[in-house]
Amino acid sequence: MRGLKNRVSRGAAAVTGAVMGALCAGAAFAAPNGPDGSMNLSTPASNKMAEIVWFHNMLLVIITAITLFVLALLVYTCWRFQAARNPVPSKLTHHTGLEVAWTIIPVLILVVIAIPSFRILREQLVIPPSDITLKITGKQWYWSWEYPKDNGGFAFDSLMLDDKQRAELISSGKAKAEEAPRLLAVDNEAVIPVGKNVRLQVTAADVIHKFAMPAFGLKIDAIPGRLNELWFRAEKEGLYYGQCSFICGQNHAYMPIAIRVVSQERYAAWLAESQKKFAAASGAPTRVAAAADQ
Ligand SMILES: [Cu+2]
Repeated sequence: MRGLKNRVSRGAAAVTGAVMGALCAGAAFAAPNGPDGSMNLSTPASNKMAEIVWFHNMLLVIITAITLFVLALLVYTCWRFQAARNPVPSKLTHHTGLEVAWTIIPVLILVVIAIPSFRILREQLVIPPSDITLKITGKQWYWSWEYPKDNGGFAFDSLMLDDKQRAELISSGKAKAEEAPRLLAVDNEAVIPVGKNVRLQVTAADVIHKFAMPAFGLKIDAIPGRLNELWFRAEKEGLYYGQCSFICGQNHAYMPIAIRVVSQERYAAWLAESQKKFAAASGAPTRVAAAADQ
């Protein structure tokens, strides 16, 4: 019996060790998430994403505790109620106190999870007064950005750079290699100012696409004939990448999204410069690069 006891406790220790090892490995790889990605969520760059990451981490603690508790119960049950230890089987079928407890406690855990969950959902859905409104249209296979009249009044297309264009960009010194990652770098980045509420109106012109920017906690369908709205406030300057997240056709993997977050002054300068660059008499988006045919 002692041998079995030792074996069971050794087995439990091995399983616990494996679970903790996996968790620690996750933590060890949780480096700041650049475009190359890592094992954890993107490093938050918006108020919303910070809350999503916090919620995710909180859930991870609860899930881990529940899993370890159930594992301990299983191990204990296998040992305590094995046939060898119970020559006369128990006739117990009900335990009211236990049944009430295993109903109430999970309900309380769900309530604890639901309160922050609904709060975060509500914050995402209720759009506050916004400083800037941008319209984004998903197309096969690139994104078009429209800056309204009170914010530049121009539109442009944002296409992925192919390998040759990337190499030219890097060798010209206009961008560092890590700033122009393969399959993510685009010809025309969208630029927004830091610390401002940005409202995005997302639609599509041909098939259903999906606008996704992990660092800002954004993901919304781009559907032809429908205008979906979402908002965010970028808290950190930098260059952020996202991708279309709905299989939308042959070049679905080649329509990245790039947003550069800059100071208010640099934003104003970019607006003035872009007004000239993208000026189009008809107001129609100007194609400044050929479609990236893969
Ligand atoms: Cu798409």
